Amino acid sequence: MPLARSLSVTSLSGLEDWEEDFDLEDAVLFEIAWEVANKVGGIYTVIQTKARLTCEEWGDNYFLVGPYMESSVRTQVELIEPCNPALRRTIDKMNASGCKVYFGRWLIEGSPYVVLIDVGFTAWSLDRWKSELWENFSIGVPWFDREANDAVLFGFLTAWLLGEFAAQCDSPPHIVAHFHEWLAGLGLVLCRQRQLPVATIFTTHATLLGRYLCAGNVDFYNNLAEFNVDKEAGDRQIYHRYCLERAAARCAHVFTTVSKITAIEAEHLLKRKPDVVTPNGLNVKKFSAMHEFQNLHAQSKARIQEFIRGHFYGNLDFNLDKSVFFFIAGRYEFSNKGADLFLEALARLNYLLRVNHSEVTVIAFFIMPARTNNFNVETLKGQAVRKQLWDTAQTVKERFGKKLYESLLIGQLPDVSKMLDKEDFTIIKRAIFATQRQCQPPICTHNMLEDSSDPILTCIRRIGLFNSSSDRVKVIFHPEFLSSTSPLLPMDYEEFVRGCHLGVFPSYYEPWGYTPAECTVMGIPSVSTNLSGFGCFMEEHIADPSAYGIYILDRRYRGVDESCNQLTSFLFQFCQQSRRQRIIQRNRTERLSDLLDWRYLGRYYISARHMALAKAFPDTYCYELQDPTSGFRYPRPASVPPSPAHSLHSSPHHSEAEDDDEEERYDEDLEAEKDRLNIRQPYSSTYRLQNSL
Ligand code: G6P
Ligand code: 1S3
Repeated sequence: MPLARSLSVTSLSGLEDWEEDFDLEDAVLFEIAWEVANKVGGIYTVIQTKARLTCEEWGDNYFLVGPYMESSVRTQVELIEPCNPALRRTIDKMNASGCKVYFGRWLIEGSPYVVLIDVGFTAWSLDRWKSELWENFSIGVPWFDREANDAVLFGFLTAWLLGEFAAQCDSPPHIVAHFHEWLAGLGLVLCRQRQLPVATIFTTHATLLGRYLCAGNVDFYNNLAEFNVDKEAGDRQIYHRYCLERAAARCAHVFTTVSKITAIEAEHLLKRKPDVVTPNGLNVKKFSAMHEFQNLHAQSKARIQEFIRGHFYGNLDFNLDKSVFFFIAGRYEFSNKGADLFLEALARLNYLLRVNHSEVTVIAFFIMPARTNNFNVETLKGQAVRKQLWDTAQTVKERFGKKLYESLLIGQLPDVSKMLDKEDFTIIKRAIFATQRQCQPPICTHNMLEDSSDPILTCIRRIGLFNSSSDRVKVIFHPEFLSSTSPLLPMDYEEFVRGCHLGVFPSYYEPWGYTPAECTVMGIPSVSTNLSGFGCFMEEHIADPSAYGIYILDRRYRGVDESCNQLTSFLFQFCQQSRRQRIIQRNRTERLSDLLDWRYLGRYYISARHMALAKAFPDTYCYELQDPTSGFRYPRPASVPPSPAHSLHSSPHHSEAEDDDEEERYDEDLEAEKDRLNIRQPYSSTYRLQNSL
């Protein structure tokens, strides 16, 4: 009998130094998801950003498995011959039996291998597989649910792939198969039913019932234990999907979810407590110059300001230099993503800024895709007018320059009163007249197909935020994801985020929430909630999150009105910061990036895989989990007040130089602390995988 190899993880949430004296050379990892090389939502980001790190760990033994989508493959995947002989035989055999399976390299960081299965090509097997599903598991999938039909095809095909691969290996392999979300879950269930030699992991990124119940205005978190899950799923006609999801969660050797809050949800709705919480990370880009991200902020902000100049032409009666840009972005789930609360808080903020005679103007962007009929004329006209004014200024400047040049040539000081002549004034006046406008600057940049029933527009009509001159809060709804090729706001999402001042994500249902995490790594402060995975994670790891520009709204223990007041006060407080305070805060926010890097968070995935190996192959591996409670915590900035907003009031005698010294000392302390706790070490040096015998 082989020796049992012990995989010892000293702490799941801590950052103790783990050593490595074991490698996984004879193991193979398959990661299976509907969003492999197929962008649908957040899971794509997880898989895509994590690939580099997983490739570093598993090398040629790592394969992502997803659906074959021709349009994505054409732009993202290089099709090649399979490198692994057993996998080549597997794919050849499947293709000879009426399947269409492709192999390639996904052209993202890490260039992982991908196995892509054309589920449509095997649709002829659907009825047979659905009967099998009914006979063996009593799960009946209705014909009209296309997504569930795809899930059945994908599930049977991935189980076929894994079974065939195991059969084609020369010696008994150690296979780990990590399945994401219910759409991929059936493959896992079949692996277990067929008793394949596969260590299985199932990760849920959101539960089906959770998403449906929250969208229906249910008091979700206070009733988690009370729901009759079968009835609720049946009432919403998702019982079959729910059964697939629950079966995968229950059958997996290791069950994981992306946050503690979703772990509680899963325990009640899927009836299994996750074994490991696997938070989502990002690939953090480090600049060689420390404050490069601040420069990028200034550059992107200037581009947003240009757009604003066009959008508000004729009504540009506010000081752009004293304007701050807030934004919300994501899937258009009005209340789940907290757009309702944000709008209500903006109305209250508008009132507060007005009564306090604030000079600050807030521009709030809503970037949420809805059904539209392209950009509207008024919005496009705004940018055209701005361009025309720019061209006019250039023409007059040229004429002016020419006259100045002429007078310099003859050695005379120019006669300033003659530098602009009648023609120049005519050009200028014509340009100014062109900026006259009979209507308010538009709220929405596009023609909405469901204008009268659209939730954001309906709410704006009720609260009366119409971009009038007296409003200190202006709203712009851009119902389409951003793109650098847009004729209106030619910026991609990353550039846009960098140019804003605050991301506002007051979600009610958010298992993780990539949007505030992305803000953080770009050094942009954000608002999230204690109902979002990200918010809870930051609360756990940072002593004073708001000091770092991480505002966490309480939506768990407060009523809607109270939460709205809290959000209003966060926003109002933010508006009171000086430029310098905002810069300090951005520096602090950016310092948190290490915490969200896959180099740190990847270890939770490693831990899940090792746990699964030990459960599936107990004769070969054993796993020891010690004290999972201790964790890294960013200390409160020691020498400076909790929030930069308070520094003016609480430390009136502080000079800017003193503040800077304190901030610098704090920087050094924090960096030393990160080094001590090994937060930046790659995963390979964080494991102790020891031979126990
Ligand atoms: C960055 C730039 C500064 C600029 C500032 C504007 O920090 O490096 O040069 O003044 O952004 O900050 P604000 O918060 O006013 O957009
Ligand atoms: C889900 O995507 P969503 O936006 O529908 O999965 C994401 C990745 O784990 C997660 O960040 C998000 O909160 C979930 O909701």
